[in-house]
Amino acid sequence: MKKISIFLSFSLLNFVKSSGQDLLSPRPDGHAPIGVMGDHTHKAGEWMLSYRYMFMEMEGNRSGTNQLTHQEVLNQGFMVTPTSMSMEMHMLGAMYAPSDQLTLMAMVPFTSFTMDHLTRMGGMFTTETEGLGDIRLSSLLKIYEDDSQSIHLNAGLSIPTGSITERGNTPAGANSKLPYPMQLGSGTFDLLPGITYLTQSDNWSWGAQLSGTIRLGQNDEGYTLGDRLNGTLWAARQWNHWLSTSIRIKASKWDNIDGADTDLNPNMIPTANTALRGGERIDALLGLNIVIPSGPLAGHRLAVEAGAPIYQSLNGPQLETDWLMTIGWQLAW
Ligand SMILES: [Cu+2]
Repeated sequence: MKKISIFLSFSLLNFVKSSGQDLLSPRPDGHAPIGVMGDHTHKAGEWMLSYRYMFMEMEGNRSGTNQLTHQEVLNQGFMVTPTSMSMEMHMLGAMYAPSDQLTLMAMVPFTSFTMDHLTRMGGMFTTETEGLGDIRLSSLLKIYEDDSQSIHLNAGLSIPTGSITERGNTPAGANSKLPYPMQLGSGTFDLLPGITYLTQSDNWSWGAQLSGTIRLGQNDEGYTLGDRLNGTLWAARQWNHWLSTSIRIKASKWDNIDGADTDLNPNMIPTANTALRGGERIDALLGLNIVIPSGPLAGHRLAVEAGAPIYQSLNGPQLETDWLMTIGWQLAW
């Protein structure tokens, strides 16, 4: 009798353990939509490498929820208005789990920004910057897990490896300091706290993540980027053992800049004005996750997610977001 009960509790333990592992299994929706960072943890001893390509297109200006013509921006007294901006990012990621409870993560971004402008005189010009962004180091700490749900805390630090002294040729002068959104980093150490909830049933999975960016101190150019708060909610359906699709809502809110870079003239162009940087936005996104089922690349994950804002209110004039996309590759072993 004692033997049986030991056997039973062992099997039960194994069952709980193995179904717990299933939550982050090779299921295609075992990872969140690729636009979500720090969404999953790993089992003790596991490694993962990832690559993401992210693209965001912004065109036209907005103040509050109202769209502004270029002329309306210039009529507010600025010499120049930005007309569009594209942001590209290549992000390399690595994850390692020293234990089932703790996963470590590092992310290294390479960014490039292009901004087009219109001057009062009717001239047009473009500025470009590119290079290493701010490297992020995170710990993901699992605080709850049962056979269908898990919760982990995200504790990250952003290291100011991205340049905040990027320069370019503008009508204001050759090789002049470029405005805030063209800089590659924050210039400050930033805390990245968060909490992530995951749950799944036979063919569906859901997740939610609340995360923030808290800037510490002031950077060498004399300013602090605004803090940021993100909340996201997604649902995914697995169609077979290698394909899932997802829908996601992401809400973000970010503050204006504190302090100022004295090299920038806030009356020249809205992007140099620290009071015209904050805003809030809600994006709706559709995604696809694939786990390659067989062949030499079996187990490699490919994913894409793209979407557009369904609401945005900006301290403007400020460029509005039109659409965004993330394509990714992941491999765990
Ligand atoms: Cu991973």
